[in-house]
Amino acid sequence: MGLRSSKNPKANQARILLLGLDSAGKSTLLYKLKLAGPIITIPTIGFNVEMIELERDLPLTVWDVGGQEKMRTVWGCYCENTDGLVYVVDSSDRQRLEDSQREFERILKNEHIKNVPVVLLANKQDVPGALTAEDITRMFKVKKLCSDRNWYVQPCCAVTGEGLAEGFRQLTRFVRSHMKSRGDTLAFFKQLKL
Ligand SMILES: Nc1nc2c(ncn2[C@@H]2O[C@H](COP(=O)(O)OP(=O)(O)OP(=O)(O)O)[C@@H](O)[C@H]2O)c(=O)[nH]1
Ligand SMILES: [Mg+2]
Repeated sequence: MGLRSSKNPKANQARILLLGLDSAGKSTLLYKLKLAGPIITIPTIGFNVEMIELERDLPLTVWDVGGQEKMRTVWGCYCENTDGLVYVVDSSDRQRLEDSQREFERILKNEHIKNVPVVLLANKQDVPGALTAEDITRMFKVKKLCSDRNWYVQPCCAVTGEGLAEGFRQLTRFVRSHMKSRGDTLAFFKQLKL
């Protein structure tokens, strides 16, 4: 990815990739964060992109890519230049947890998002019988798969908005330190060349 200097207008922006199986609640949570009111979504064919400004010093450009089976094959095309990954899980959909875990494991192998911080959103906590964030952490093998990066698992409900701001604030903290350490590394190598 390109060097972001303070003269670069994109220096204080982060690109966030929002993934998860179809119906996990990605578009619902994106527009809940953006618009606050009640949201009615239709399945995303392609992607939605919105700017979310939770912290004024680091606005997030969030790419919400459709999660249907055909769309999952192109998730990798959206990984370049990504500063943070939010992976959304329908915690009440026990039948598809394995599918979701498999897709999570697969996308983490993409070289463009190596070391990029991850927040897993354990969504639909309002549904009776939904798995907890601890269950999701264990079943998704997050500790093992994300041992090379910062990660966090946040329980949430996209319909009410509960937990969303917390999850994205945590992500922003991770992304800030990731961008800083990457900038420090680039500056170090630049200095070596002089
Ligand atoms: N009960 C409940 N329903 C939710 C929640 N979040 C989303 N939904 C519902 O789940 C359905 C799918 O939500 P979407 O946001 O469209 O799902 P998506 O992940 O964007 O799906 P694709 O665009 O197909 O990838 C909608 O009917 C939402 O209202 C939640 O936290 N609780
Ligand atoms: Mg959608």
